[in-house]
Amino acid sequence: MAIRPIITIGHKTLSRKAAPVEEIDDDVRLLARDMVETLHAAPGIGLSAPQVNAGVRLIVVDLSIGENPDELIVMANPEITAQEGACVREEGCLSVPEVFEKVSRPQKITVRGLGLDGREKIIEAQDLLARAFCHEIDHLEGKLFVDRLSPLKRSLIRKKFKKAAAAAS
Ligand code: K2U
Ligand code: ZN
Repeated sequence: MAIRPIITIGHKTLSRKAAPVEEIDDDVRLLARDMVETLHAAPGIGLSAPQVNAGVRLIVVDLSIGENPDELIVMANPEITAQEGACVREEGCLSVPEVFEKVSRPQKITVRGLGLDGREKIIEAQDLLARAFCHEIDHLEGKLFVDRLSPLKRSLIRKKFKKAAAAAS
C-alpha cells in the first residue's frame, strides 16, 4: 500500500478524459488500494484515479473518511444512469487547494459500474453521496468543479494557479 501524490490544477492528466478499465487485474486492485489510503490520508470523501496521475476510470468514495469500512465504495467505469432534482452546495477539491465555491449537482442519482470483484454495482445515491459521485465522475471526464463556475471565476482561479506554478518553477 502507498499514499500517492495528488496532482493539482494545471496538470495535463486532470484535463484529459480517462480510459476505461478493461479488466479488474492486480494493477487495478493495487491502484484502488493506494487510492483508498491516499483518500483517508488527505483526508477526503472522494478521489479519482486521474488525481493520482493514473488516467483510468476508477473512483473511490468514503463519506466516513475511513471510520466505517462498510461505507467505502470502489467503482471502475462508473456512469450515471439516472438523475433527478438539483441542489447547490459549496465544494472543494483535493486538486484545487483552498478554493471553495458553490456548485449545483443533482439531488439524487443512480450510478452503475464495476466493483473490484468484477461484478456490476448499481448504487442509488442522494445528497452528499450523490455529489461525491458526480464530482469524481467529472474528474474522469477531465472536468474540475471550477469548470462548472462562471467563466470569470473559472478564469481567475486558473490564472491564480498558473501564476503560482510559474513563480515556483
Ligand atoms: O475529488 C476530490 O477532490 C475529492 C473531494 C470530493 C468532494 C468534493 C466536494 C463534495 C463532495 C466530494 C474532496 O473529498 S473535498 C474534501 C472534503 C473532505 C471532507 C469532507 C468533504 C470534502
Ligand atoms: Zn476533486
